[in-house]
Amino acid sequence: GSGSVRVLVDMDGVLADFEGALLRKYRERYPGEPFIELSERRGFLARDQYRQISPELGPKLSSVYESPGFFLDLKPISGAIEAMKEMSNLRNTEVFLCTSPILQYEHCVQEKFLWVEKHLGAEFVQRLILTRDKTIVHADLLIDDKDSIKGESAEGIQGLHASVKGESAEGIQGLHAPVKGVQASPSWEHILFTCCHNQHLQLQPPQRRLQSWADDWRAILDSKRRP
Ligand code: T3P
Repeated sequence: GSGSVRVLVDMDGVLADFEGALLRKYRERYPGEPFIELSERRGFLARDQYRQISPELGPKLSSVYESPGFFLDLKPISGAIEAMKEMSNLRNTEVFLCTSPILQYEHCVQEKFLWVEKHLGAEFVQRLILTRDKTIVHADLLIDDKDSIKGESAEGIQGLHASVKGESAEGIQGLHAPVKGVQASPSWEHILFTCCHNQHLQLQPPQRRLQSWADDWRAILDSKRRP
């Protein structure tokens, strides 16, 4: 109705600390290998940056997030759980979680559902959307740490072919031209949630950021409400 706003909230990098767990578990599993401090991360896909150090680091890194328990064990990002509960209790506010499973989906998909139930409760499981293409989901806002959602995505069709052939699913990224979501002009405004890999990016106006959950997310929601 009038004044109502529908918000999509991403999981990895926004609600769940993917990058922190990835670095910690990678260093535990490969103690002798080089690693990238979070302050030195650049680009959405950690694997691409590791591969630039040395090609064999790509599959080593992806073995960490493809392991059972990785997605379930992710720690909530500071303030995220409280913000989600508060947001969903606001009048005229529809909150959904919108997340893309990795192409090696066996553990990831189930564990994302379990994570939501564990940290947010069963009500939020009813609001969980899993899709590889967020551009076809209709909403006013998408809060996401990925810097290239509307435009060129590093993930896509080519990766799917790779997984069918049994290669590590995310491994093909960067070897092919990027692909876009099918909806060229999505209904939502993308709010970039600040994460280690995107903090240095200069946004094109009028693109907006949410620096953290301590930042004023209520004002961003209010900016989408009709008077
Ligand atoms: P989300 O849509 O919740 O941000 O790519 C599929 C998911 O895994 C997606 O979840 C993002 C996350 N992911 C990363 O954050 N970094 C990576 O390097 C990879 C491969 C995946």
